[in-house]
Amino acid sequence: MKKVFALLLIIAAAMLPVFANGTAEGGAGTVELVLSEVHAEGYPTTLADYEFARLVNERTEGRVNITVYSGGTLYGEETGSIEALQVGDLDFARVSASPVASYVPALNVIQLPYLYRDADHMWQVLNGPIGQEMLDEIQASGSGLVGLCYYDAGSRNFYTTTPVQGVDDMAGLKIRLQNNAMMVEMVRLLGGNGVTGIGPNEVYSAISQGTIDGAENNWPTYESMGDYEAAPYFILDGHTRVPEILLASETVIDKVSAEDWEIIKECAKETQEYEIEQWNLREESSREKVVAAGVTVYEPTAEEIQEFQDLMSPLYATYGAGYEDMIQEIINTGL
Ligand code: BDP
Repeated sequence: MKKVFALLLIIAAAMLPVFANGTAEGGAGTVELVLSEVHAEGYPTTLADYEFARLVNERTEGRVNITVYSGGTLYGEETGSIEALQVGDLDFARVSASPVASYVPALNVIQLPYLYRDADHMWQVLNGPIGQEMLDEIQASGSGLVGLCYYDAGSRNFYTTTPVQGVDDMAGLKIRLQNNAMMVEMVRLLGGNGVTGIGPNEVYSAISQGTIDGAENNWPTYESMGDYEAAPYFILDGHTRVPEILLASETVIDKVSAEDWEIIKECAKETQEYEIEQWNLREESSREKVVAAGVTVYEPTAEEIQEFQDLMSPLYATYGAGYEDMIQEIINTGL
């Protein structure tokens, strides 16, 4: 009897690491993966990152564990995280589609200025065949990246240290932009000078130090990064709607089983709706917060917006070349 008990103990001890690792695969261990996020805790995309990590852990029954690093602690500039994904130094990054277009140029098509009438229009496109085609293009282009899903980031608007109430006021202004040549060209067409290489967490100090005269973003980033305190003039020109993208490094495919890779892709898609809900809440509360703090919001007239829009048509010719039919299809979506 004693012998049997001792034997059972030995077997139990041998099994221990298997259970401790939460894996049934002979103690091979949990696959530990890392996700980088530039936004702070509580920001809609950060909340979605955690939800993604939670779902993946639950559905893989602990075989895959994703640790989220928020606030740009790993990579403050999204270009840095994209390049880390490409060489397999990083597993996931939630980034804006804008810097990704430097590596996958086709992505510029879905972020051309004044492309979407509103958020609903954008979501009809992104959740339809064009959106999927563009996500697939990220991997197909040989970038070493995999596009998992899109998130909402509202519309982007200029904010400055001096009032801008129309295109003329943009003349000579140094505007911080994401790392994307099309966006630099956009500001040049408006008469300003685009400045890149400044991470979103550094915009506040760059404005405060006078290195730049302003930047452009959505309400939540403007509020969350504190930029509204340095550049209190916000013009609702809505020049772009740039979706966020949850990216994986292609090297993750070799780190997890085929089954778990499918689970990862499925979980990412499932978090989209959650992010949009969080987005809508935050867009409203951020706007209220900056307005209460005394920001001057200028709402351009339809004619003033038209002036911005007209100046951007060369971008359609340059960055939309070869995608004319797709652009037309996007414009017709929902009409
Ligand atoms: C924010 C995006 C973030 C970008 C940032 C930027 O959520 O991913 O990095 O803009 O302007 O809206 O760099």
